[in-house]
Amino acid sequence: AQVIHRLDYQAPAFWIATVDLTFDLDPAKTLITAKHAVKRNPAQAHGPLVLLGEELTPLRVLIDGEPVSFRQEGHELIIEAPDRDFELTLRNTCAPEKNTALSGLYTSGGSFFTQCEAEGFRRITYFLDRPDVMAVYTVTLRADKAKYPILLANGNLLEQGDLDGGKHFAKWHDPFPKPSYLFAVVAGDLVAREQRITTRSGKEHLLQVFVRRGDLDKTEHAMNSLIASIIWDEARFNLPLDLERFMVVGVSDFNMGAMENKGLNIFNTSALLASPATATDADFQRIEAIVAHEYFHNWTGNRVTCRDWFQLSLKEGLTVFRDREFSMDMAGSDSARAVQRIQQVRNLRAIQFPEDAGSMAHSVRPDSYTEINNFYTATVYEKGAEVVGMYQTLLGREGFAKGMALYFQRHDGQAVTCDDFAAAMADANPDSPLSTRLEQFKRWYSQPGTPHISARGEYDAAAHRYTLVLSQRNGKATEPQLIPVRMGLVGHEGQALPLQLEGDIEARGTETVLLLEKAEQTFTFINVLVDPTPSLLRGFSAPVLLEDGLSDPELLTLLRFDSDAFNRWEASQRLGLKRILRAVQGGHALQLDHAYLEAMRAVLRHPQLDAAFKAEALRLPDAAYIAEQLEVVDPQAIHASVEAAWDQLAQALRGDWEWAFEAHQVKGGYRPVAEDAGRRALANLALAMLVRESTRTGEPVWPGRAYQQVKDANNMTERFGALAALVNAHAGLADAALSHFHQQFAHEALVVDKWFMLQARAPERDGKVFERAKKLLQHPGFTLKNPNRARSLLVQLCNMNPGAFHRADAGGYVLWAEQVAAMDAINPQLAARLARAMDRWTTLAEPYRGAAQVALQRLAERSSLSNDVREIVTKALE
Ligand code: HT7
Ligand code: ZN
Repeated sequence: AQVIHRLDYQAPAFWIATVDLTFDLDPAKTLITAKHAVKRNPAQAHGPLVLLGEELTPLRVLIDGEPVSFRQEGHELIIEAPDRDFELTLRNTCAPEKNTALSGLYTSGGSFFTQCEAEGFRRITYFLDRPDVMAVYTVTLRADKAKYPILLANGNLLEQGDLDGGKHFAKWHDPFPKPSYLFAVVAGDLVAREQRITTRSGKEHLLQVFVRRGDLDKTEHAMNSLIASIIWDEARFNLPLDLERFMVVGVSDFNMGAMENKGLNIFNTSALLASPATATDADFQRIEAIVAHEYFHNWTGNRVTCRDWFQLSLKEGLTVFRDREFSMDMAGSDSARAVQRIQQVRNLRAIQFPEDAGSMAHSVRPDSYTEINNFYTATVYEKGAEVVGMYQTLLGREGFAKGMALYFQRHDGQAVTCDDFAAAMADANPDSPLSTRLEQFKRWYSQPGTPHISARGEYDAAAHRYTLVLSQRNGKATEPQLIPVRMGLVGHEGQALPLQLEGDIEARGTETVLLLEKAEQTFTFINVLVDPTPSLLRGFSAPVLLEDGLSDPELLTLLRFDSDAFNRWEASQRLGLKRILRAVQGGHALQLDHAYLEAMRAVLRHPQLDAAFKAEALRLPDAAYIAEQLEVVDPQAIHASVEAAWDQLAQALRGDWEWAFEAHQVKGGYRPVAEDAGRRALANLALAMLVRESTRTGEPVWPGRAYQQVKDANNMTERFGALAALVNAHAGLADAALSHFHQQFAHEALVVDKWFMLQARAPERDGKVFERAKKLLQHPGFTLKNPNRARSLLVQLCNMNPGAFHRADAGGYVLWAEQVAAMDAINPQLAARLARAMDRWTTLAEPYRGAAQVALQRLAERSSLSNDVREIVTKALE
């Protein structure tokens, strides 16, 4: 397979100004007729027109109405083209019902859908399928009217009507030039929730959410989220909805969360459908964020798009940043905002940090790829969003908004690069610290790896000086990065100390942003009257690993007093992490000490802290993040320590958990609002602890209550919380609860996904979780063809459950290799995600390391692997 390099970019040899497509839709063989207005790019050399196509049957090629000869070489269709503008007519067929890869035109549940990002359009028709070729599209859909009453494409509906033979048609026109990856069509028997809105400018718009019959009652939350997103983007960034009609469609077979096709967003049903009976608080929250994300792409991605796929983070990092800001604004209180940030960072550390240290490590703007689908990664999305967040930290909210305005002023309607975004930010803020350090800041785009920051402070009581030495190193990069360190100094009694750096005329208040730009830098604070505890990297102001050597008393001071809620949480995590690492590294059983347990009790009982914050602070660090602190990783030792810590927290705080459970019951009907969700999160955690402790002691009351809650709860958050408490504790009633739950929701695919997921993700005990997951592969409800179902079982087991996956008998690796190969024959993109379970195999202790290598080698030896999986496996073995 060919490796594509960023620096090899060349503008296309031809431009396509307009595209006119006609689809005669048939699941077995769809006929596509395309007419393109083509012109040579004068800047490029003469030569044939080379279009890309995959899995297509070409029927004919005409130039200005005359048949011309063409040849096919691999995925290329090579056409001798004249040295003038011309009209190209193409005819080809494709086979949607055979398309299990879910890229291009495919069928799902008897309807037609498309997925064109990144390179799916070439699986529909031959094209210059690259994001810098932007055209105006007109699309006619023809299909059987009874089977496919709804016919949708991007833009505005021009006309529709009946045709002979029970068929009908619809003609759509999208006035905005767009790259082919934003093209979409949908045809099927769907119903819509509709809402007309008037935006600030006084313009009227029609919003529609299309789903299968029977799912309409689960679309209200998505519609509300869409309306909130429209209002927010106008208010915060002055970015209006530019279309008369904005459509959203749900599909149950989909490779990712959703897709931002212009005016016709297509969603995985898991990212769209919610009712209190079937969706948890986390689902409601995720749907709001993804609906917003896709809507925000309308400007950041669609109006201004990427020149080439190496620039993917230009739209994805920026749009994740925007959906995060939206979610924080929607959450309301400062505490709820902090909880959002905590969840973002937890996710970054558990997924992106390992990625950045493993075999698939790449910079936010990668330098090369074989298969672009493998680069829709946590680094491009989440680390990319952190990079955008650092612009805002350096420029302030207003400065950032100015940068955004300049970016759109310069680039609306263009396909551009991350450099263009950086330049707009700096040029709009000429007096900012960014503009003089832009080249250094841009190392965040080019250098992979997580910088490690080390911090050492020294207090000179006589001189009232506090000296802070910060240094940075990054094992994957050579040049120091520009790292904004938001910080404060906290006194013993919790007072926020005034900050005056040597050279400052007066104090800067009690919080500042230090710019770490060299390998090592010293910051001297003067007029510091008491020995302070440094609170560094507040709000997680940069995506780094911080090693500040704080003692337990210092961490306890921050946990009690820090004015920054994020760093209070961070202190709780560090206290837990230290203890787990000590046990793992020392090779001994974990024993939590009195001071730690009392600190956790104080958090739980705290009269002012919000429930959602408490639930986050009482959660132990994720195994993946713990593993990142170690050079040699024994997954079973980590698992044993984490389980022991949970057991001891359950036992020592038993009375407090009982109080927490009772005190945080939410009365009244279900509302997916942050305050109620926080109470439910804490009550669920308390119930999990109580069931765990009761299962250990053999006492029946709490498992009985949980079982009752599985049966009686009036919402999925509480029902699933109780089910998870039983399953995760391996309680005697778990099996009965699982079958009751399955029976009740057998016809709700998204709920059955949760049922699989819970069993695959449960903490391992004596190999039972692994054995159960293996058995579930034979369950009649399991299939590799539906990505949600396949992910629920296999990705949860192999990528998210190290305690069950890494087995001394190598059973996990054998199953992984078999399933990656089986999945690869159906859906390479999905298989490549599963393949990434081995990204960090080189850090494993024996016998895991040797066995993992054998499994990887066996998989690599298969001749039939897709490019997608081959790239992952090859990089793992490099
Ligand atoms: N921009 C969208 C990416 C996407 C995608 C990429 C590869 C294969 C399938 C896909 N479906 C959606 C999603 C987003 O970031 O909004
Ligand atoms: Zn996106």
